[in-house]
Amino acid sequence: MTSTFQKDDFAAGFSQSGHHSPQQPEPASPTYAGPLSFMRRPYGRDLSGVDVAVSGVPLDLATTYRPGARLGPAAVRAASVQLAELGVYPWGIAPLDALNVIDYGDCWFDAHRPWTIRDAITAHARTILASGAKMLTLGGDHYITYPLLIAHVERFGRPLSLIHFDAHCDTWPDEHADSLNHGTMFYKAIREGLIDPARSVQVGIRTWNSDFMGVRVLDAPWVHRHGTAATVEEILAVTGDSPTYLTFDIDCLDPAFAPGTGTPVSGGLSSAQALEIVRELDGIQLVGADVVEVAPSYDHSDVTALAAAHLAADILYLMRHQRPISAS
Ligand SMILES: [Mn+2]
Repeated sequence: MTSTFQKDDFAAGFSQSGHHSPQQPEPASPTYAGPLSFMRRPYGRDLSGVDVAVSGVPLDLATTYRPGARLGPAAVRAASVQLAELGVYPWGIAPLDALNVIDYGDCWFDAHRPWTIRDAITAHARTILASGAKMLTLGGDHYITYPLLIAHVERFGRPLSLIHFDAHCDTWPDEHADSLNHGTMFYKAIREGLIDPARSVQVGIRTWNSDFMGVRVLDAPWVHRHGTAATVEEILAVTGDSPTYLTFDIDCLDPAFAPGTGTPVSGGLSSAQALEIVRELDGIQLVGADVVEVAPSYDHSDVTALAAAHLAADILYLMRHQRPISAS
């Protein structure tokens, strides 16, 4: 079974963004109504000429504590809609006029045959990446980053740098190649040479692991002590200009700012700190990104989904003027 999205399903009914654009015919939908695609981008599966395909991977079978991230993509999309209404703060530009972005819908996998899920997600990513489009993926629990990395490494060469925002390092040992575990996928990714630990950095960590596998860790107390400017400086020093994948687990934020997630940990970053850091990463060679672990059932007033939508939007804008990265 595949998605039933068709290219033109929604094309006639709404403006791509809430604000009026000469390219987009009226009528626009009101901010509070209409199709809830990411940032009001058109739903579709035609990848020709697309710069970035936003898609969801609604998986939560790999969680260790509270499930519910399968509903994350829908919540982040809904929260993103109001961000499309006005010009983009603080960029002072209209990045979505220069960047052809579609909402590709969600990855389909068979939740009742869990051993097929990793390959289904990898295949979903391969299809998008083969077109030349980049991916911005909405989770889903954090396990999804593992099959996404497999496809990105196939496309861009190995190993990639990883910028990883999280309360958890997700490098806990796991010798089961086929396990569905959202706490061990970077252990596998490093062991399999998908990411280079010496060129990778984790931000916001506040859980214990006796071995971080050579990844530079800027834990949450470090960020609080040194501030966002020093954090950005360290991230850029680690990744340099190497092809980089950015993964943002929303539980990097303190539960005060992101209660709607499966494994919250106190002492995290504020949404303001996180946005400030992400917006300063403009120089990185970003080959792909995801925002994961939004579990709306534990959310209040959509605060977590809104933070995730803001972060996803700003990560999307980081992709707007990347120089081409040749495939391997
Ligand atoms: Mn986490």
